[in-house]
Amino acid sequence: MALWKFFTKKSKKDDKNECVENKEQNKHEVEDNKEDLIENTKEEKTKDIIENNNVKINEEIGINDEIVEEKTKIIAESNNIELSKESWFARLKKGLSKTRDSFTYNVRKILNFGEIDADTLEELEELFIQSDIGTNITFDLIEKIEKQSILGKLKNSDEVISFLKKEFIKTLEIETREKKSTKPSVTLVVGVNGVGKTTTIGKLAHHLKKGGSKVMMIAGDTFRAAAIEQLEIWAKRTDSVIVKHNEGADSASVVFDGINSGISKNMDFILIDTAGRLHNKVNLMKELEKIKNVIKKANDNIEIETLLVIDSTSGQNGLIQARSFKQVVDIDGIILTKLDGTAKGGIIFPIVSELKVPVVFIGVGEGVDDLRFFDSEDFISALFD
Ligand SMILES: Nc1nc2c(ncn2[C@@H]2O[C@H](COP(=O)(O)OP(=O)(O)OP(=O)(O)O)[C@@H](O)[C@H]2O)c(=O)[nH]1
Ligand SMILES: [Mg+2]
Repeated sequence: MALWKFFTKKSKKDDKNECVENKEQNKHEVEDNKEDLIENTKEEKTKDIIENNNVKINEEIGINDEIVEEKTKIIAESNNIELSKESWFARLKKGLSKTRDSFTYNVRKILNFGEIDADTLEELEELFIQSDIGTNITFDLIEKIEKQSILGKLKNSDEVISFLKKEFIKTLEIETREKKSTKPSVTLVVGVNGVGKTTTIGKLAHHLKKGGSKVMMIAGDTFRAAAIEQLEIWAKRTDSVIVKHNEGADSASVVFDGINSGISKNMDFILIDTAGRLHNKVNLMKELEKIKNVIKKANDNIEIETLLVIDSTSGQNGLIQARSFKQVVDIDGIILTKLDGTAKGGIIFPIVSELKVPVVFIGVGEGVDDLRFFDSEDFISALFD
């Protein structure tokens, strides 16, 4: 079964429930600590009053909301509760704010002047191209908007926006390939250097471990000692098992050892980090082929899932990388990272549309929880609403 199937889609409702649960939990904690809280608050308030000397000392001691909030925070912290845990949707919105500000804001601005005429269409076309949506999708959208507006079906900005939302969702919805479930599930994480492969493996491991799975990481990037160390840090942080060789070792042989060890240790998931430095296509192809062959040699039944990591801040370059990798390796899914750091999140559309490979995860920050299963409706909603 595909790795991402283990990442249950979080609906906005689940998200809301989680926040409500958090709130409830905090309320209970506050309730339990109420007496202390009131006592401490009174004490503090009294001190404040005496110190500032600007309120009469014999005035009734009221409990001010800010102080209660502050105290609640301290109690929550000491009890390890995430008090103001933002919902995933809120974080997704925040992560996409740069793209939203540059794209959605301007779409609305262009459309705000009423009629959808030739000038409006030209401005929209320019904006789409600038936002890295790609010429094919742009021309197709502009043509559709023009036709629909002539037919009187798109009369104002709200109608155009809701039309765009539907079209974008359609573009992003690509069938994922169903793979047979194998134990261990083996995922090969590929991509050029610096895109976020190692960090993403850490985030994936964190999530899988939270779900109670046994996770192993294999340090297949043997080019630099630092790369191995970085993965080790993630293994420690997520309490995952790591298999590594020394710097400069043959990465296929690390993978071979790792897979054998993973099978004997009864691992649920094996995540393989690979080097991003193989600029030469022939070398890259040979290396990845070799890795796949040794996995099959260790156990012929294992289905390998290959996930390509793309840094969304690299804009058009991301698309070029995706094309190159697609030529040398069968990609099952794309992980788009650093969506929080770019105004060019539009690159997601041509990548999915051209490669016909689904985005399965997105990264919107450097924290362990900043990687989520990709849901096109949530994504578009975070971008437009
Ligand atoms: N803002 C942000 N930063 C990210 C995200 N994902 C990864 N990064 C950062 O990107 C940098 C590179 O990440 P790595 O995981 O080392 O990338 P890599 O692909 O393993 O790089 P090489 O091993 O050099 O090929 C690190 O500083 C990460 O913290 C993300 O979703 N958002
Ligand atoms: Mg790395």
